[in-house]
Amino acid sequence: MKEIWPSGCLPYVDTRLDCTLLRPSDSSLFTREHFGNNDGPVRTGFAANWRPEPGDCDIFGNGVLTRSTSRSSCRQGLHYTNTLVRRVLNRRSYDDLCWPYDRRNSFERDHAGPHIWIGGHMRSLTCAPNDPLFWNHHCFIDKCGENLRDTLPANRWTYPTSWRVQWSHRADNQMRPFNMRNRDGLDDEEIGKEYLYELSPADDTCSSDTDCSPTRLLWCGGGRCRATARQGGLCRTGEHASCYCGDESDTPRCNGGRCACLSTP
Ligand SMILES: [Cu+2]
Repeated sequence: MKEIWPSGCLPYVDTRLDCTLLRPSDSSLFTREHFGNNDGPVRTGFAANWRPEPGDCDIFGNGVLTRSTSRSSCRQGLHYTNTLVRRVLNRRSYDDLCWPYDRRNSFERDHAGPHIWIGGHMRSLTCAPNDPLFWNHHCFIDKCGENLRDTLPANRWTYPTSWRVQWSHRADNQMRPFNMRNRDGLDDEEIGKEYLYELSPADDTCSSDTDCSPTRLLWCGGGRCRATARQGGLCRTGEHASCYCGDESDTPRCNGGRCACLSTP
């Protein structure tokens, strides 16, 4: 991406913030101003009507990027929580983070949660990158790894050499489709990595909504940043700031447990 857009950077999506919602699928991420709808073919937002690539990723037969976000609460375990993030930060090395080198690995398993939560293309191992959220979610996984790395001496951040590592993931095998070896992924110079991660609003305290987000995607409740819910989403009556309105001139309200946007005449 940096080859095409040198000054560009990707934001990460920290689902701990959505976890604070009564129903995380109501998150303001899924609005026309941001990632678009999450209840079938994506028809709004910047990814509206994106065509899945390659053609055999049209797995829903509707010709467009598709989501079917689970309406479960955070308790169903599909979102990151402080406990899961702490589990990463408690690892003692890159090897420890990756062991065992298969799907029983917790770093891998925890990361599957948001894939399943968002659903649709995101649930497909081979087609998930069609959803732009794939990249923002994976940025967060990368950030968790980097935050651990920052606490460790360099000799604890080396690629596993164990023969138990699956063949295609072995250190010296090609990182397909790139002209690199898998182990190069840990080498900042080799991959031209020159970025740092911002502190997550989920790890910070706040005293106002704008402390959390300039775009109203988040609000400040009880000194902590939380996601806002879109129009029609569930909310706690009276917590008006927890509701999101795409139109800035509208007033967000939470009455009767639902978010609404009152237009000001
Ligand atoms: Cu993934």
